[in-house]
Amino acid sequence: MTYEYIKAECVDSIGIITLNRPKILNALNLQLMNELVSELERMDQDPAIRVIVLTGNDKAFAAGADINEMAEASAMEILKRDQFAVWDRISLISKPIIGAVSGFVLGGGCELMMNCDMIIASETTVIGQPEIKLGVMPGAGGTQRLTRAVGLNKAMEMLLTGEPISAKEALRYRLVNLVVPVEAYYQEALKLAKQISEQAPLAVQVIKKSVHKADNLPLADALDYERNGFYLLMASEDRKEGMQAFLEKRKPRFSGK
Ligand code: CO8
Repeated sequence: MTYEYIKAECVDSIGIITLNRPKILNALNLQLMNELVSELERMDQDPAIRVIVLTGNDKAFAAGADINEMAEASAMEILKRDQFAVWDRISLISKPIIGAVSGFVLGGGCELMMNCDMIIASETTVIGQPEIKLGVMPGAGGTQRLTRAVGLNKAMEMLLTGEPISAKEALRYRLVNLVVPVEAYYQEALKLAKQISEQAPLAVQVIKKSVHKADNLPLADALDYERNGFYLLMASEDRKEGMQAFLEKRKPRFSGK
């Protein structure tokens, strides 16, 4: 598949997607989002890929929605675009997505980052939801996912001032998993991806889905979901292999069955 605004490759069972509009700081236009989500779905179906890394460049993961596409549009045009439908499909991706972010992570860029399951950030990362400065508000989950991640008070401050926070502060608020020097964030993300790609693929996917239930379901229902996932995985070939390998004191060879 050839794309204009993203690059996609597969290295050792890791699917890597790079946002590629560097001249305007990877601003997310409609075409980029369509390309990105199509490729995420393709990688999700590709048995050779076990984990996905989503990245931009050192200067910008993404500086938000493409303001050029919104500046002249009427409310009715925006409504008819239904541009958030494509965003909803990201939460259906069953393989883990690791965000490797650096530089500007703003507006839609922050919302995209929060759609990742784990995030490795460079020390030069700045993260924010500046929509209020444009007289609007987030539309792709910013008020909800940010609040769930950093808590009500900090989310309110970030959303109402539009001021970004540093990577260090983001780590303190548990918005990202790890902060490393800019030279290292991409490699760290690949390292994490490699480690996860060596686990049993079915277990990885069921755990991902189960963890996300913590955000969406009451505890009793989420625990029920977890238990059913546990029973389901007991029927997999990989749990036989995993337990057998433990008993035989060797490394398991997981097949994804
Ligand atoms: N959209 C379009 N172009 C952009 C954007 C953007 N979001 N951000 C930067 N650019 C362009 C600039 O216009 C500039 O283009 P040119 O060279 O042609 O003039 C180029 O990128 C480089 O930018 P700057 O010269 O401004 O670089 P600086 O280093 O001086 O500043 C900033 C970097 C601080 C990131 C600055 O560019 C900025 O404030 N950008 C806008 C950030 C912003 O407001 N983002 C929120 C957008 S609204 C949004 O995301 C709503 C989400 C709704 C859902 C998402 C649906 C997709």
